[in-house]
Amino acid sequence: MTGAARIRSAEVLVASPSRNFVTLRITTEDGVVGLGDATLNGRELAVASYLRDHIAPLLAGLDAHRIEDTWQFLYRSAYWRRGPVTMSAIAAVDMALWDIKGRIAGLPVYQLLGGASREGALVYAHASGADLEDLGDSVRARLEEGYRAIRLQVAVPGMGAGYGISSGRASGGRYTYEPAKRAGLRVEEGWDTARYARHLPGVFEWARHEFGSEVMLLHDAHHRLTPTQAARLGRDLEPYDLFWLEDCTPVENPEVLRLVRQHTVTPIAIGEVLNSVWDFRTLISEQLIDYVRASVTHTGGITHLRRLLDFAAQYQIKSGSHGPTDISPVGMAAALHLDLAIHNFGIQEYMAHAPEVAEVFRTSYRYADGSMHPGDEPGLGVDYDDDAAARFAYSPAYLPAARLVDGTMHDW
Ligand code: GCO
Ligand code: MG
Repeated sequence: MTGAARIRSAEVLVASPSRNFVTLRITTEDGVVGLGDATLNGRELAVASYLRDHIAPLLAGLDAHRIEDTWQFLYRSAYWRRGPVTMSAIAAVDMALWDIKGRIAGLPVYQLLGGASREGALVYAHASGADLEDLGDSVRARLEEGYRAIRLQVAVPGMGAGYGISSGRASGGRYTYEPAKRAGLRVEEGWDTARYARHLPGVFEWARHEFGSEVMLLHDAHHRLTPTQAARLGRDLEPYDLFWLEDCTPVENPEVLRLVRQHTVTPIAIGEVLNSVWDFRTLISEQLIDYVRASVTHTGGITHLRRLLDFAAQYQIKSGSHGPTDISPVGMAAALHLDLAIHNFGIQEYMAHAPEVAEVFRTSYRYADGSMHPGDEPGLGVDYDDDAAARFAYSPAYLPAARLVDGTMHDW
């Protein structure tokens, strides 16, 4: 029987190799190190403080092997429950403890979760454009890289760049889209839902004509529609066979999805801003969604996301983990281990990080032919380089807000 692995220290590491990341490093008395991702885009230091000031002092002396018990302790003893800051902090501890357990066992985390259910995790890439020509170049670049599933976002004529549009021409080189801006504190984007909803079906009609029926196409509406607008858009998109329509309405009121469901069979993905199984209760038990967008990083870690996805599995609802660049390589590795192990895996979002990120985080996950594998290193398979991190100091960056043409503040 394995003895206890007492926790010696928990350090919070904040670094900014091209963008900000918060990483938790837990070290046992035997010197085994585990890493957890605690990055909450635009609000990074709130989680760093929660971990440094409130969680790290509680961890010293605990047995790192007791993952479930530690999760329940941190969740219940805080008294004030849920929310992105708390659940990201707990997630980081959870990931680090799974990492430690894997390193001690000499096994990759997916083996501890029950072993591989598939050879690799299907991933979707991003493509976007200022117009259809630009979008076409972006899609062709992703197809050349071997992706079989691609998210399409395009600027609406007369409305500026808008959500999800890469600033550079996206053909050739790494695809980049980073919504959090260092430009200033209050960045705003203009928005007109009616224009957008009129424009989008034609974009997908064009895409099917241009790229055929085989490629899986996705789209993110980013919380901006009313229930009736969403129902209608889902219906208008049906001929183009989307893999999913994401975040069609704001998520605070899940019951509105009932109306959307009554009018369209376009698959619905929701949940990147939710962070617990309780937030998904109505969405899952009433089968109002097809894919859970929650991430390991913001949803209480591997332990809690697995619980949520096991619940979803009873309703034929699949995973579709959030994976833009604000999920650190540690969070991405944790997601991939879970993707490989669970039965109801759907798809994984993937956007490669900037080259500087690889100087700080050494990863063992790999991409080939539209799929990813977490690798077979013990634990999560990610190492952190403090010297490299010291070259990239934290620098505040904030997500934008959206404003309607008449000046009204809207959901971004
Ligand atoms: C996605 C998301 C992201 C978010 C980002 C905010 O589907 O990938 O919507 O692009 O906007 O995570 O920090
Ligand atoms: Mg999204």
